[in-house]
Amino acid sequence: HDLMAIHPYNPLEDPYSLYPHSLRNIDELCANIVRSHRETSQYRVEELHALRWKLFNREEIQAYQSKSVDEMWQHCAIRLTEAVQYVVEFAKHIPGFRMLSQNDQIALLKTGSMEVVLVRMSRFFNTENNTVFFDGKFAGTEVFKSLACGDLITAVFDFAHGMCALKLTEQQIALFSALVLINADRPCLEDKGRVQRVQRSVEFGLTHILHRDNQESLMHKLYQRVAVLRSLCSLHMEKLRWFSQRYPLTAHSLFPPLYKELFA
Ligand code: MHQ
Repeated sequence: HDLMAIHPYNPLEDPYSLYPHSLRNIDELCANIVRSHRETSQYRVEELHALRWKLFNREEIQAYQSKSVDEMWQHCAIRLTEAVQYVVEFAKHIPGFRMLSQNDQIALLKTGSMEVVLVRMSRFFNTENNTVFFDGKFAGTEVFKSLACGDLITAVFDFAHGMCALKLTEQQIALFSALVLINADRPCLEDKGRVQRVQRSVEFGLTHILHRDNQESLMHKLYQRVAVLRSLCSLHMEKLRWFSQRYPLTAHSLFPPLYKELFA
């Protein structure tokens, strides 16, 4: 490998760098991120694969559809918050993350945790029938009808479909998730330089495994997905503001504290 050719940044010029200085360190960085992903991913791909034809039946779909708007929002906010909690665990074990200030850790999670949940959703997605593993079975968009935000649901399902088309390995998903989270361009960072150094090490790790897998062309496609993630999250925020205005009591008293802390 000619590492400098893969990535022009020279760590030796940066005395404070967390940048891996040898191939062994890069392998170690990747292994740590992959392990953290595996340990916080709720279900293994093989388990999800085995369950992929376990669909909600007509009565069950009917039951979701007859929930009130606020009831279904509360239900989804709880599911989403559970998924976010696993992402927080994942973040804590990304090398360098815990060396950031408390403020910067929170700032990164506030903007990035929802994005990582959406990246992870592709593992929970069955492209053959456009369903996602939710509440123990696979659910199509119709299950989410009573949320009254069909455009968000359609956009989220389209995104999952597009991610699946890339056919990423678990290792690639792990490194990409870390890169989505560790982003020095997020607002409200105290020590942007330090976040940038962690970001560069993760970028380097992703470049390394794509090179190893002979799939360097994926890098460009992954950066394109990042732009879509941004728009999905602002759509989620927009829907949340709409919901909170119409159902202030539910949003205030019945949403999980972590959901409010991150998104409100
Ligand atoms: C995760 C497991 C998981 C859990 C929850 C209106 C609102 C609050 C959200 C799943 C948008 C509705 C989410 C529940 C909908 C798009 C949300 C609600 C991977 C992701 C996954 C499957 C979430 C995917 C997005 C869902 C379905 O580890």
